[in-house]
Amino acid sequence: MALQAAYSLLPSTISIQKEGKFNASLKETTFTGSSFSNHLRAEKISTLLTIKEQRRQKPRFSTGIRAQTVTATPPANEASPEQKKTERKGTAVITGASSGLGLATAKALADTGKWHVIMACRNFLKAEKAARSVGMSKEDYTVMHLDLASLESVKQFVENFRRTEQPLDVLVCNAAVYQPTAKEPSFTAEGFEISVGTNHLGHFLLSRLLLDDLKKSDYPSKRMIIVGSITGNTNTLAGNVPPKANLGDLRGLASGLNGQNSSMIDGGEFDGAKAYKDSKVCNMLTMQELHRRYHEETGVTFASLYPGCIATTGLFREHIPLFRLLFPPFQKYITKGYVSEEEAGKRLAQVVSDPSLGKSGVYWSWNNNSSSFENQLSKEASDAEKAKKLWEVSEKLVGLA
Ligand code: NDP
Ligand code: PMR
Repeated sequence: MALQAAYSLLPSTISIQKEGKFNASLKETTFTGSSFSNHLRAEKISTLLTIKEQRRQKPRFSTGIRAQTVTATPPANEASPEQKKTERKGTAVITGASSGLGLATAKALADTGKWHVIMACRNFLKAEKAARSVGMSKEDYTVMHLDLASLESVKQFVENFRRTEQPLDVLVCNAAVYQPTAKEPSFTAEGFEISVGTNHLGHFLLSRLLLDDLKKSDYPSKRMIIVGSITGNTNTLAGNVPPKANLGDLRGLASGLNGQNSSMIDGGEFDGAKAYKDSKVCNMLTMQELHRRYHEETGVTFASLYPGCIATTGLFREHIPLFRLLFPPFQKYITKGYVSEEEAGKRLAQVVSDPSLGKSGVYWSWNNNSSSFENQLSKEASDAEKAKKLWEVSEKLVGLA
């Protein structure tokens, strides 16, 4: 019944996809074993690091056994460099932390007592109220103004952040807009279609500028995370619900995405839902291109994720009321893809700080028992040529080239 109603919300062009696609989508929620092997890998690495560290310590006693005892509990004034590094709180910038996933992640990180969160938000008062409403303590967060729909605002944010002289240890590009019912495109301050302009171009500039700050961090694990989604991946059932993501040859983006030629990346007719899904493909391609260009040189971990279907967030605020009513039960009881904001926040917080999720270039997902695994991106969302082209065109649009 709910399914029927949800189907009825779709455009008449919808064709429900084949078995094969459904199986592919199950990958998102089925245990693949890779998270288990990740844990093993991480454990192995941390054991190796401990052994290496122990070897570095000067042996004080002639027997290996005694030396090991000393290493296990170093005197307070002889902490290892790693221990010294982790003494301070980490600083994480989260865009769009005034609601939904961003807020839940900020809260999850603050609750550990190990993170200070910079909530980078377009609505200062809303963010401040949101932080208080979830019980975050004053000393665990700072709200700073950032409007991703304005490149000037992005630059201003970076300047303001630098003025605080805080280190940057993790950047989370989370904010997004979704305009499924818009008949006409709307535009950012610089005149880009708003979904791609905000979700991709605003974050593209922000991440490029803040990469320098991340490089300077002495935190043991520096990370940059760009939130992706299942709906941008056409190797899943969700990604095959029309309109499907498709960047084509990027001709619309290359011609400015300003509505004069086209406001869609592929140069086609405006479609708000497609523009959002295209923007998520851009987010996932950008993460991989950052990984290819900068991971080795900087040691920064680049990652993306699909946190699950958080059907209750403000993302659907512009959808029709019937959709907002039926979408949560549809996801809870039919697709079983639903996750609460709290659970999704914990997942993203893992990508921020869990040592076992430290691998770079990965698109993380979780199965139904909430264990993480490295997921496969669709053909388009993992196309290295397209990622390079997207990078070059985006650089021009945001004024970096
Ligand atoms: P919300 O609408 O709750 O959160 C989006 C956040 O982005 C809000 O804080 C919003 O600010 C902010 N934002 C929007 N435009 C701008 C802008 N121009 N400048 C700065 N901030 C802006 O949605 P979600 O929490 O669901 O979305 C968070 C992320 O999760 C997105 O990247 C989305 O694509 C992704 N995602 C969501 C899924 C879901 O099922 N909900 C599934 C998969 C991925 P304000 O509060 O002022 O409106
Ligand atoms: Mg989907 C396993 C099946 C699955 C999952 C995990 C999602 C997630 N969706 C699934 C299936 C279906 N959806 C099916 C079979 C339909 C047809 C009835 C369907 C429809 C649908 C609509 C109309 N779904 C949607 C919409 C939206 O407007 C949402 C969207 O595309 O936002 C961009 C959406 C979503 N479905 C999801 C997720 C996670 C979303 C939203 C958010 C996102 O990608 O950020």
